[in-house]
Amino acid sequence: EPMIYFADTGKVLERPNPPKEQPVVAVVMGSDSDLPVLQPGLAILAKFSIPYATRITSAHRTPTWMAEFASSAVSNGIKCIIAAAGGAAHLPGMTAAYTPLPVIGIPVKPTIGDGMDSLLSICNMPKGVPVATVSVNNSINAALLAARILGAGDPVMRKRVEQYMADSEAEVREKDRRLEE
Ligand code: RP5
Repeated sequence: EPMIYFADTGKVLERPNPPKEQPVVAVVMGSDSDLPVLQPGLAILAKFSIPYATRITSAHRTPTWMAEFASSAVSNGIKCIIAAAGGAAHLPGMTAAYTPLPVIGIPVKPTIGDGMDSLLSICNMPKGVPVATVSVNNSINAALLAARILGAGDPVMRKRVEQYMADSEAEVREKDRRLEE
């Protein structure tokens, strides 16, 4: 399904490249209100042809379901989890507590404040339970980090990361060249 419909809010949002293959990245968010922040990251996963699954599950509102999701991620073929939450952002850390998989946390800017609370909630994990934390609302870097994690053991994925880096460099050089015109 190319679109995701939320019956409670009536919102319809685009899901880029709906996955048909077995998902290897799970993108989990605490609320449907986090989804707009995740869209650029989902576009990156699609660009890298990484099959992904999306899920709304909350550390606070659906704790049992969240635990079930995280505990079964390995047996469901997931290799890496991206978890986004805002405010008292416990979802990435609690996900990491239930799975041995790498977890990348995205702090979402809440309606109140600048997102520092989300950032610190996610990166300030106790020793032994790591969450790789990107900057506030930076779903692009979360997706790129997932591609690099997968690419560590997959030469095809690594090539895509290298191509992305080369394209980025070419883009900056082109912008610089235009400055002189
Ligand atoms: C967190 O609370 C969610 O991740 C979201 O960022 C924030 C607000 O959620 P809603 O009140 O918009 O559902 O759990």
